[in-house]
Parts: sequence; C-alpha cells; structure tokens
Amino acid sequence: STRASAILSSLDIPVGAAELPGVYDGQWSGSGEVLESVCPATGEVLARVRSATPDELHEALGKSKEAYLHLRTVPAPKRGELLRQIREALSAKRDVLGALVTLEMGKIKTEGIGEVQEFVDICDYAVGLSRMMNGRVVASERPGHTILEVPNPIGVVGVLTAFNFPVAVYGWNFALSVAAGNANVWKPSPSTPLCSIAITKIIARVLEKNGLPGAVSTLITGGKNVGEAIVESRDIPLVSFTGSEAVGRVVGKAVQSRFGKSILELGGNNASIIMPDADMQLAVPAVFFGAIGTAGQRCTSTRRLYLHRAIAPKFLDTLQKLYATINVGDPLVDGTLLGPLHTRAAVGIYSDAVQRLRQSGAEILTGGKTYDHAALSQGNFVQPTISVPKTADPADKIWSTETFAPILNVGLFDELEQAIEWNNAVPQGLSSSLWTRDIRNLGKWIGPEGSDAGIVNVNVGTSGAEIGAAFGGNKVYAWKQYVRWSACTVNFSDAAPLAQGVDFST
Ligand code: UN1
Repeated sequence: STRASAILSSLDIPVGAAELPGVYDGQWSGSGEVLESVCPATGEVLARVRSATPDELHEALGKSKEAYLHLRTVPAPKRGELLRQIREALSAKRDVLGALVTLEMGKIKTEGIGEVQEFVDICDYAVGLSRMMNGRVVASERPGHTILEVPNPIGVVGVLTAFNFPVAVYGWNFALSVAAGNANVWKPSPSTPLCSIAITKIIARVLEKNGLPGAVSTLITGGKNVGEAIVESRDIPLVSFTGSEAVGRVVGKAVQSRFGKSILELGGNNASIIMPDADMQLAVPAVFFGAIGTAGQRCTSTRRLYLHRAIAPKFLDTLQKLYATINVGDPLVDGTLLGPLHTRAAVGIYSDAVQRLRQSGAEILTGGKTYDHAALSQGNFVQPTISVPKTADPADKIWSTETFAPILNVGLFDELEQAIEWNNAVPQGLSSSLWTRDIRNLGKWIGPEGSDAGIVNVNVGTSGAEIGAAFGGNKVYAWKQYVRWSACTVNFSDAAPLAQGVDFST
C-alpha cells in the first residue's frame, strides 16, 4: 500500500525490493531462508527478508567478536557519548519508527511511538550510567594489600527479542550492554524483521560516523536455527531472551549447560485487585488499558481482575460500558484503541481460550468472538472479552495459564488476604496492582505478606512501567548483569603474606 511505502521509504528501507537482506555485521547480507513480514491489520505482505545462511551466520558471529575486542578498549563515558548520539538519531525518527511498529506488529500508533520512546529513555539512562559503573575497593586482611572489584565488559551479548515489543526489548538490552562495553547480536522475532532492520540502520549510521565497527550492533534475522546458534555459541557468554516460558526454559538450560549466563524475561499472569475504598474513576480506566492495551499482548497485560464483592456489580457495569465504546480498527488511525492480534495463529489461541471458558461454565460478559465485518475481516481482530469463570481457584488452568489475547477473567473476594493469596498462587510472577486508599492495605501489599510479583503497583495498572522500574525488581543493578566482575587482590608491599595466616615457609 502507499501508506506502507511512505513509512518504509522514510526509514531508508527500499520499497518493492524483491527481497531485503536481513543480516548486518558491518555489511548487509542474507541469502538464507525467506521471512515474510505481514501486516496484521490487513494481511498485506510488507516485505520478504532473507535470513542468514549458516556461513553468513558464522561470519556475523566472528565480526561481532572483533567488534567487542575493539569496543572494550573504548572508555565507558565515550561509549555513553555514542549512546547519546544513537538516542538523538532514534528520537529524530521516533514517530515514523512508531508507525512502522504499528504497521508490522499491529499495536496502535501511540503505543508504537511509546515503545520507541522507551528506547530513547533507556539510552538517556545509559548515558548517565556510563559515568557511574563503579566497582568496589575491599579491605584486605593483609598489610599493604588491596582488593578491587572491577566491572569489565563481558563479551558478545546475544539478544533474542519478542514480537510484542519489536523495538524496545532490544533497546533495554543494547543500551546497558553498550555502556558496559559489549558487542551485541540481535535475533528479532521472525515476524517483525522490518522493525529490526530500521533500528539497525539508524544505529549503524551512528557507529560508522564514530569510526566504530558496525558489528557492535549485529543483526541476524531468522528462525530457530539462528536462535540455536546464538544460544549454543561459546563466544556469547551472555544471552538475554524475551519470549515464551516454553522457549525460555530451553534457552535457559542450553546456556546453563555451557556455563554461560542468561537473562530471561518470560510470561506474566498479572492481576489487579480492587478494594471497596479504591478511586473507581481511576481504577476502571486503568483496568481497561491494562486488559485491552496492545490487544492484551504485553507480558504485563492485566489478565486477572479480583473485585471486592461489595463493589463488583458497579465496577463491572462501568467497565463493560467502557468496553462497549472501544474504537476497534486500523491501528494507524488516530483514536483507534484496539488493533489486531499479531498473527492469525493468535486468533486461534484466543478462540480456543474462549471456548474453554464457555465449556467450563464461565459467564462471558462481553466479547468472545472475532470481528467479521468487511473492514476488519482481512486482519486478526478479536473482541476484547470479560469472563467470570465458575471458580476462582487459581490452580484451575483458566487462571494459571497465560493467554496472549485481550481476555480478562474476573473473581470476587471478601478479604484482601484472599485476593493476595490468589494473586500469588499462579506460577508466573511479573506484575500486580492494588487499588486502595487505605494505607494499611498498601503496607500489607508491598511487604513480606504481600504480592510476590516483581512489579508491585499501587493505584497504577499492571502494564506501562517506566524504564526506571526494572522488571524483576531492581534497576540499579540491571547493568551489573552485562559485565564480568574481576576480583583483583593487589600487593603493594615488600612481603608476600598468605591469607588466613597460612605459613608455607621452607
Ligand atoms: C512486555 O510486555 O514484554 O510495562 C514488556 C510495560 C512495558 C513493557 C512491557 N514498559 O507494559
């Protein structure tokens, strides 16, 4: 379409090229398998992208290693300056990059722009960080000795990203990793290759301008074979994976078995708990955004809603009215709030989940179907759904599995303790949210008897975290995962005493 062409050409992606090269390591290449980029709203094939052959893959990994050997000698604040320039380059293209996210992934425009903004924000964070990545000096028990803990670059970092944040997930890894002095190999989701090509082109230009190797930000689009090569490579000491629990388990084990390190960002199954004293004016729209934003395809999406029995009817009534107003359709159009699911397969997963709910006797308050009127029939549009399952038992599959779609399950409780127990009872622990104005509830919620998720919000929904709030708890320490620590005991004295007073004299 002309619209797609306009977006692609303003990001220097050739329009109408038979096939685009999908590998970058300082040079563009790619003559392996073909990936199709399909617009989820229209079904239009946006581009065909050529992934790496095994030789090209091997070559790209080699280039990344060389790039690391160079980057590790560049002082950290200089790496920060590089990130500042990348930040500026991304920011200059923010809106059109956001539009590309919308075109290829399907989320609405303001959310597409929002995730590019997250990349910009994390670059800012990393610029400051580049002057603050400090080690420690430890008191030695021996005279004239000092122990230093020195953070050094770790090597080449493999970054395997998910479809739902095709730009931001790379950003969160890349910015911290480059500040730490590492080269990166990015394998994006096979269904969002254009986003990764556009971002790589922008970064590559800045690297080139600074006389740095392009393979500081290597891109290898592709499928399982590429992922496996990265996971198994002994030249990649750290693998950061964002995606499904099932794949995460395989990645974690494989990296562990070669004694590599991994960072895993997997699923969520996030609950909002509404107390009777909550400000309903704020709580209802927050649940609405949490459940329907990104068409329910954030790992932080609200999937479970626990309502205090006293306010449940009123809350559900207001929420349903809001659902009825939802503007569904073309995600590039201003004012649309619900775009398509990312793939056809996801529509099937949604329909199966709804069918399971029905079979189990759940009451479907709203939604439960796909949209099939003409304007939406080419895309992967599904109705946002609110259901009240028959049981609130968190062990039931309905509650304990994550379905990546806009389905919100509702349970009623009488005591906060009960709701917290349900909140904590599922195997996933990512985000959680309590709505209350009573400080005693708040204290319970954020303390040892409270939510066991990494994100424990109060009067803030489950999704939409700022970059400063880390997934899994502590952003201050996030960068420390991207370095290797050297414990250096230095002897400045004229004697060489052994530790613990050991005497080994002859
Ligand atoms: C994800 O869904 O994979 O908190 C990450 C949020 C975003 C990140 C979500 N900042 O919703």
